[in-house]
Amino acid sequence: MSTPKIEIENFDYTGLILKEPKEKAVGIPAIISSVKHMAKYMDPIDAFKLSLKINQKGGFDCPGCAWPDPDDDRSAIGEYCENGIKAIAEEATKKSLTADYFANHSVAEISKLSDFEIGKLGRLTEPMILKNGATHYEPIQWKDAFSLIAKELNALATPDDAIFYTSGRTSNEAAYLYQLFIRSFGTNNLPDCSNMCHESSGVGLSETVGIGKGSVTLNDLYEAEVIMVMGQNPGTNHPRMLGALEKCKENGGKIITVNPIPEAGMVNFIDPQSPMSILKGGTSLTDLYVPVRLNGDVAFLKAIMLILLAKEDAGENIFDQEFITSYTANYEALITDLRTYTIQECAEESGVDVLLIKEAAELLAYNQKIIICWAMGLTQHENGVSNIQEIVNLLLLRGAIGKPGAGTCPVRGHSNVQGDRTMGIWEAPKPAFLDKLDQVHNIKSPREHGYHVVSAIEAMHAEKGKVFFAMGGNFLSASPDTHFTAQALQNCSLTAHVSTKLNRSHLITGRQALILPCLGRTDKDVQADGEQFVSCENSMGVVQSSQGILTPPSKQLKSEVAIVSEIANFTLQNTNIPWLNMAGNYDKIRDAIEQVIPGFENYNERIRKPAGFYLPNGARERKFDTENGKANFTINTLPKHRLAEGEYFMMTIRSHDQYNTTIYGLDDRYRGIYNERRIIMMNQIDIDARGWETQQEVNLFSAFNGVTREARKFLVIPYTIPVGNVATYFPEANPLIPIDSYAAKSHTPTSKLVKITIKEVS
Ligand SMILES: Nc1nc2c(c(=O)[nH]1)N[C@H]1C(S)=C(S)[C@@H](COP(=O)(O)OP(=O)(O)OC[C@H]3O[C@@H](n4cnc5c(=O)[nH]c(N)nc54)[C@H](O)[C@@H]3O)O[C@H]1N2
Ligand SMILES: Nc1nc2c(c(=O)[nH]1)N[C@H]1C(S)=C(S)[C@@H](COP(=O)(O)OP(=O)(O)OC[C@H]3O[C@@H](n4cnc5c(=O)[nH]c(N)nc54)[C@H](O)[C@@H]3O)O[C@H]1N2
Ligand SMILES: [Mo]
Repeated sequence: MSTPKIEIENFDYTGLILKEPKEKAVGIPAIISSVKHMAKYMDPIDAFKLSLKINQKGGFDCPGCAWPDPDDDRSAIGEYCENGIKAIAEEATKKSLTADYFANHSVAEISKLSDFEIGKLGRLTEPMILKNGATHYEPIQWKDAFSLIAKELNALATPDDAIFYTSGRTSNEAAYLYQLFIRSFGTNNLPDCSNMCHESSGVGLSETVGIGKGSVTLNDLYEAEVIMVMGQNPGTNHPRMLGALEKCKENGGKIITVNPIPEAGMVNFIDPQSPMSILKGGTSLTDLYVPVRLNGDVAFLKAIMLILLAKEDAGENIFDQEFITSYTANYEALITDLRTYTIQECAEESGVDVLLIKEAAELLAYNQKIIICWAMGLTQHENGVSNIQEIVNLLLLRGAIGKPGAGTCPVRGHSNVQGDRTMGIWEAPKPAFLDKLDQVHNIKSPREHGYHVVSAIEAMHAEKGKVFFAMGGNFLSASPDTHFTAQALQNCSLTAHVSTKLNRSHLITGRQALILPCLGRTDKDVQADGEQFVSCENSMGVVQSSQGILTPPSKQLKSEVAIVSEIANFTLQNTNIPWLNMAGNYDKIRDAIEQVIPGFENYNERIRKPAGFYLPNGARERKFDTENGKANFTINTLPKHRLAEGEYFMMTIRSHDQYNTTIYGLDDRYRGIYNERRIIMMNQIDIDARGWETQQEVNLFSAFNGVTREARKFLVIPYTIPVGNVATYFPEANPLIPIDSYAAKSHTPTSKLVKITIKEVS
């Protein structure tokens, strides 16, 4: 494998400072931190205007995460959180990145900056092109950019040589128009960030309960008697979820946290929106902390089910037999399979003490309203789909789905990643969706499935994918196997990115590259028929409007909708779809969505209601839309992991100061790690065994299917993490994640389980 010549990693240390990990999350320090952040990067008047509008009815949808907003009672000062503020400040920054900067700095020079420094360059302001063989980006007129894209697309031997990526901030309206264009052009090559994120949840849930989304609402969380939070760090990634967990506790609920590391937010939480909570010093959220070993979740869940089965055998009515008989299939097979394992063996594989598992099992046996929440700690594994299906098994046994206070809660990442999928951003669309799309728009969509993220990278690497177009995101840095992905992108004839901010994907490019700067969530969007709003779907299937209020950083920016419509107009001959007309008034796009996608009846009317509307959700009503019409128990094998001497399992996680590949700052405040991202967290026992000290400098290696990958220069720090497990930050450690290591069925890269070896730098 050849390594690209352009630098793709910045190797300089920034000066590690270690402190004790925090036990408390949010509270006053979080308010101070967010105010400082806004003050540093934003115009004060803009900051004030925005703070009143975040996640308000009639305001804009915070571009941070997909956590839902309360249906009625919203905080007067905005449903904000520290990390939402950082996401907004990052977008609404007063700094602009102009053509001058590109004229004065070559791509090679900009590549030397760290991701943190690149992010601080400011908002992109005009379309730019990197011509074949050029060293610098230069300005290009919009119409010339569109015509170049059209020319490249139409020169392809087949539409399947083009790849169209989507990140999850894209609105429903832009996503719908985008997929309509791509399918009119003739391909289903629609990889998206979901492929690297909750795809395992989508696949796991669809097969078992007939819908790839969670079943609970916010009110269910308030009402639950037990919430088990698995593989998730909400204190950093979904801070507003902590408020919901606190409400659950106030109502007498119990919380079990299953995580290899004790994450701050789950231990003690102070709600910044509640003066009482600040005075009382907060709530300890977790009642039972289960320090599972990396990928020990199937084992842990099986151990729980075996304990419940023993109680059932002993004549206690633990399983909801009435629910099981009326609504499920495959129960006997599950029980027969469970009996082939022992509690002891499962406990050992999970790395958790049997007594602790028994405590968790008691809570799950004697409470009726159970919710299980999860995120990347469960999905980004080879057995990511099994992880989710084992959760479903447990919930089904207890009849804990489709009733108040109970159900599945995959906590989504990007603010509209769920909506994008609803709009048809999917490489494997259902025939019924395509039939309707074809009928309404009088097109002929291709039926063959397209590339997901992993197969898209492989295709470009093999020079089969030739034009790469991205609607948002940072494909290079977010994808696994950074050097392999870099080569893949460099093989393309054109890479084009619709973006708000510069990122590394603009620096590792095809032979020609385009930067197409767009409006962000917080910007005013004025089209032919006047000011427009867009809509987004949150983690719980609520569709709401979102309208920016700030003057965009440059007159040259276009909305994502406008960009798509112009590309379609330039590219497609004989198209009967009124692209530009639809882009002039987003109501027209919503009218089309209403005709094609179930659940959007009277879209334009209902989206104007203050709190939006709920999409239909079969699992919520015990209507399981599976092939047999039942909720299905599944049989999942018990993973058995063995490490040889000197091997470790590595997870790649987010720090408190980043949004995926956007690095807001260099601190991970809750974990006590300051001013450095090139670190590796290890158990003190593992550090001692190697005879190392804190801050030992090391290089990391992963060997998989005969290829060895490396990532150099990391500093060892001791951390509370199971022996044999280590943690690094995403995206610094992405070069170690093998392109061919992904989840069965969902193809999600195994970002939470990479076998590595560690060598000291002498
Ligand atoms: N501020 C901020 N907010 C964000 C994001 C961000 O980067 N910054 N990203 C957004 C996106 S796209 C997403 S998908 C979400 C991500 O939200 P999270 O999934 O919370 O993010 P990660 O940092 O990947 O954390 C994974 C958690 O799973 C645990 N874990 C890892 N492996 C295992 C395992 O095998 N078993 C168990 N039980 N636990 C495990 C880790 O210790 C960690 O606590 O957040 C969204 N919100
Ligand atoms: N090792 C490892 N890798 C991972 C993960 C992990 O946990 N570990 N997590 C995975 C997950 S869960 C995800 S979701 C992916 C994320 O993958 P992506 O979604 O591709 O990455 P982001 O970093 O969120 O994208 C940031 C860029 O989006 C652009 N942007 C921001 N707002 C807008 C907007 O409104 N419109 C447009 N057009 N552009 C915008 C900006 O230019 C910014 O630089 O990464 C995955 N990669
Ligand atoms: Mo994600």
